[in-house]
Amino acid sequence: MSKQGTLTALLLLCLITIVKAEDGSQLWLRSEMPKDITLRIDNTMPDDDGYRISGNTITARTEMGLLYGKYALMRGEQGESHPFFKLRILNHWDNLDGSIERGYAGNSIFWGLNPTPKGEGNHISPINKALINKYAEACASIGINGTVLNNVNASPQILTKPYIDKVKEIADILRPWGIRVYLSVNFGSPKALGEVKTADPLNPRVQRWWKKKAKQIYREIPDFGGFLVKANSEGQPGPFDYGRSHADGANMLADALAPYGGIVMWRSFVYGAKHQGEDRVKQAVSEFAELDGQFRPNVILQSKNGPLDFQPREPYAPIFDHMKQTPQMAELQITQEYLGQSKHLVYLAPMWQEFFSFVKPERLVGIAGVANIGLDTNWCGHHFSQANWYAFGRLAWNPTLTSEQIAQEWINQTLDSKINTDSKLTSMLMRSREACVDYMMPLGLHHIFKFDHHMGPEPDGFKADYPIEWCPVYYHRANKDSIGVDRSSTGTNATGQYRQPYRSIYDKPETCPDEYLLWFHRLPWTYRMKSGLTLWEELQRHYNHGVAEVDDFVNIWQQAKPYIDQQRWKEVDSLLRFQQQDARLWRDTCLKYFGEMQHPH
Ligand code: GCV
Repeated sequence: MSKQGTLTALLLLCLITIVKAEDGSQLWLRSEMPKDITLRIDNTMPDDDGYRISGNTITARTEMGLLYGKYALMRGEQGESHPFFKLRILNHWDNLDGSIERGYAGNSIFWGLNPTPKGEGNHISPINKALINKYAEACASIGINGTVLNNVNASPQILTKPYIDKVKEIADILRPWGIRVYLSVNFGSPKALGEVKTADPLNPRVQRWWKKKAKQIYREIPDFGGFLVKANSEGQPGPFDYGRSHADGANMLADALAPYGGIVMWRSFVYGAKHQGEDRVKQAVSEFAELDGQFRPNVILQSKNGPLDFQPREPYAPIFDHMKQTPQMAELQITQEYLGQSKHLVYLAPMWQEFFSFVKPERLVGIAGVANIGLDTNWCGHHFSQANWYAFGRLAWNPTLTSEQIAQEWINQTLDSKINTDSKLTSMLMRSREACVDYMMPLGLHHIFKFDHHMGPEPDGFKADYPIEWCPVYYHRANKDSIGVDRSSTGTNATGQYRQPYRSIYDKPETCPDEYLLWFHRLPWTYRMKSGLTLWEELQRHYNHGVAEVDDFVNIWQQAKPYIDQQRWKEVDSLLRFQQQDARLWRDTCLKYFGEMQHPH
């Protein structure tokens, strides 16, 4: 080991020990460190932050590799490991007033406003250094190396000096943990801040404004990661406002960041703008496919795993098949907006692995996870929602890990090891996502949630003054004879956007897997399923099965009682009982509605 390597390693160990002083008891981080660790820097190892563990010796090429190796050793790993994705990024949908869009674990750990003493306005709340340090350690322990600090529905204020100063403070805390900061930016910022009359990306004044802004940011934060942008989507400004394309908009920002090595993550989550009226699930491909090849090299297209919006189950988003020359990232949602929020126990790793079975990780340069973290003492609202934060990081490091292995790791590190000797908790986690699909929206049903907050069922939802794409009836189209949306080649032809063999498989009800049936097809209630049951009978079977699964989760948790502190046990127990009631509500509401639909008075 070189002299420099020895010094670095010593410094790192000190850092780890000091930071450990903060309370992490609610997280998977163990407080005890293995004794007599030897750290070695080896410049011949591959040029990334990987590590090699042999006994209690950790070898890595970089300091970060040593740090990652330390947590791996604590998980009991041996052997060599390297990060799969270069970009392993959390997306916080945190607003500057401290609220979090689709956040279910309290307010933001980064932002907030405090009233001034004389009540004449608000100050930006001071940073809670200890808390952000603990967050950083938790992220680093699972390999997360970037974080977007604010909501994609971005306030232009984030680019003003007081906020850039705060971002610098946060970046300084996160840096030793290998985490770079990124910001969501509002495309209309130069205009909204009143500094230029337009935000047209081809206007030289606008271009200069962004260049100056990038310079200002990099002066404070030399390793700043870049921008995340939601443009011309759900009311956000964008290049269309000036008759320009997504490529014009993204490239203008990319040019401003390029001298410093920054990137632009441009989202493909768009609907209701250029292709208004088209089947919503088709609109990303319609807007972006023709632009492939027109983006600067430092632009990455970031797309949600499914073509709609983080539903309990969606087919993969076909945009991933279309962009051949543009680097792509997948956006996964850790916060359970449509999966019972922080009130239902739903372990998401199986859902993400399902996505990776269609979109090979090799085709992506990174993954982003919409965070579920807030000020709640247990960080995520539900103790078991932490497992989703954990699983996101572990899959970002190694997408070939099994969901089961990740679940077991998380349980072992977070709870008493005796609690899972019969693997019942692992089985509960592994079954929980399918249970959720069953009691909410089986057989390819989607988006039949209550308006706006997306918690609970509203299959009859319709509001004339809302865009039709927000109304549940648009997504199931049930009447007395049939249910589902015809997205086959005889309908909206969404199937035509898929690569083969999926295009053909999804196009015919006989070959379409049951789990996507009503997503792609409109079928009579009497349609004979592969099981031999009618569609209506099969739908009832799934809803009942989902409810029975949650009943079993309540029993499994009952058996775990002797092995866990009373407070945590009770909190989880009461949430599971809520979930039990909610699963029944979903089943009863949907079956009543669809049942009556078939027998109109
Ligand atoms: C941040 C859905 C959510 C919105 C979210 C949006 C997006 O529409 O309900 O809260 O906005 O997706 O991902 O941009």
